[in-house]
Amino acid sequence: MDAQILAASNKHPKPVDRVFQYGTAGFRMKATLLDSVVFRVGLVAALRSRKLGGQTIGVMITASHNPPEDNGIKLVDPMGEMLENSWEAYSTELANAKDEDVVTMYRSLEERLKINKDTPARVIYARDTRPSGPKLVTALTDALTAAGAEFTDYKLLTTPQLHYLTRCTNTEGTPQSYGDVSEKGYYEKLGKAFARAMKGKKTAGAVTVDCANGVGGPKLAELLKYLPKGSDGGVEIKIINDDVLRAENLNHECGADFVKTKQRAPPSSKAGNNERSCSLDGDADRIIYYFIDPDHGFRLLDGDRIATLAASFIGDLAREAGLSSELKIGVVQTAYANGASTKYVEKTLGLPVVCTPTGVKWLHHAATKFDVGVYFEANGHGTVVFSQQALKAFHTKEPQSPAQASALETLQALTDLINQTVGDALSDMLLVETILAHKSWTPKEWDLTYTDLPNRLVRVEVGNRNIFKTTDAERKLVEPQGVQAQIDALVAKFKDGRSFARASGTEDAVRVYAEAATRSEADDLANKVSVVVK
Ligand code: NG1
Ligand code: ZN
Repeated sequence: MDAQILAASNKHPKPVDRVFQYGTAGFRMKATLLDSVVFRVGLVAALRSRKLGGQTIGVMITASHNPPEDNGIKLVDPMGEMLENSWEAYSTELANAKDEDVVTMYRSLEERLKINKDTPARVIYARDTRPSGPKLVTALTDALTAAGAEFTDYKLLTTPQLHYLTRCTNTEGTPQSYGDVSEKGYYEKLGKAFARAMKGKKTAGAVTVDCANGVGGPKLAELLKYLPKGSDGGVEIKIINDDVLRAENLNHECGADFVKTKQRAPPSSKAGNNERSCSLDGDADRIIYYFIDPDHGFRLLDGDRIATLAASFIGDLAREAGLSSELKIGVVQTAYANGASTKYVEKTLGLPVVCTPTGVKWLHHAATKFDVGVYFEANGHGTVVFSQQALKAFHTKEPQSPAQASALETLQALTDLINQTVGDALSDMLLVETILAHKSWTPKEWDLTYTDLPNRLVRVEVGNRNIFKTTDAERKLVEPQGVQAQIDALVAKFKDGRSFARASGTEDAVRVYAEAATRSEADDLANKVSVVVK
């Protein structure tokens, strides 16, 4: 096998003088630089599967919200979770090995991790719509073949669909079965759960869905076929930005990241005043809602809003079902969550909030400590996870009244509707639509639940971002020494001021976030802190 790996590896040489790192979103960069990285990640996937006794590992080739010329790769663990932390480091090691050392390092990982060579290795993979995808898939399959792994190509999928399939594959035929092991199984599961959760209710008017000209477009069009129609209870969906043929349109002037960072609707949107709109990102794992308020203009309903909406709805259902004393419900956020949303969850909803470092793996992990853990990054990546105890309670509790029975049915439906593996824009959209239908809310009522504090996010180019070390869920700098004290002194001068700086995990820069009582003060604070870190 060594000779085979070496020969295959030689077809995918590493660019010299490049250092690669498995970051919060796997490896991500210009697609032209990725060939050797993808090959080596393929080797790691085979090792990981063997280490886990032949369980199936998922591989997703995508660069999410980044430009069309970028691409990336990440690994999915058997239950559909993000790759275990220590394996990020092994991936990084192998990605940076010299060409001639690849086989030795592969073997040394095998030895260090006590991996049995004879255990089967199984891998499934998919990609988004980027033109570089098929070529990178060749690098991946060259590695899988050389490493003697079995593999299945799911072609084009959203990232959350690949997570779903990974979990389904590993639980097939067990009591923990997560669904049929097929793309169709995904749509059927969501479609049925949505019909059960909606209970014949209808949302007012249509929702316009901007698909970022990415893989979410065709996949949403497919999902529509499985959703209840018209008077049976359902949702009217208008798809825009679903051009996947012209690659240059991907994430261009549209998509969740555009809307969140530019704080405006995509220019192609025709949605009128008070009409619900949402934007997915390029691989459909993030979603952002928004609408035009005739009095206040563009209004963003971001990940914090979705989290608070979900927490309030599920909290109410748990109370109605008589389960609120047995189940611990909580919300997990990062430091980027708007302070007003945190206050709303703690004070108005009366639920605990946990703050974790950036990166959904941290949020997901913290959310599993609750029976119902709602987690979202402000940028719209998140989901709700239910503990085994919660699932048991929803299915075994004897209802004492028709209202209790109804609440329990809705809770059961939500556990199928909400993707348990990872944030999923399509599933999250159906969740939001369900909640708005149940509450008979327009986006305006949703927007009125609390008022965001004005905030500013600034990207600061620095000489070396690695010198910035944080603590307290990235809210405080411990290094460079003295910088945090300067930030604290600045923050103290602003009413409702809060600010922090941290090195980005995905870009070569430091991000400064600031919020304060007014727009100009938030800008002022962000600028002053930027000067301090520069
Ligand atoms: P970095 O570059 O580490 O700030 C960004 C997002 C994260 C997360 C990752 C992965 C912000 C401020 N940061 O991380 O929330 O989504 O990308 O895509 O939005
Ligand atoms: Zn994404």
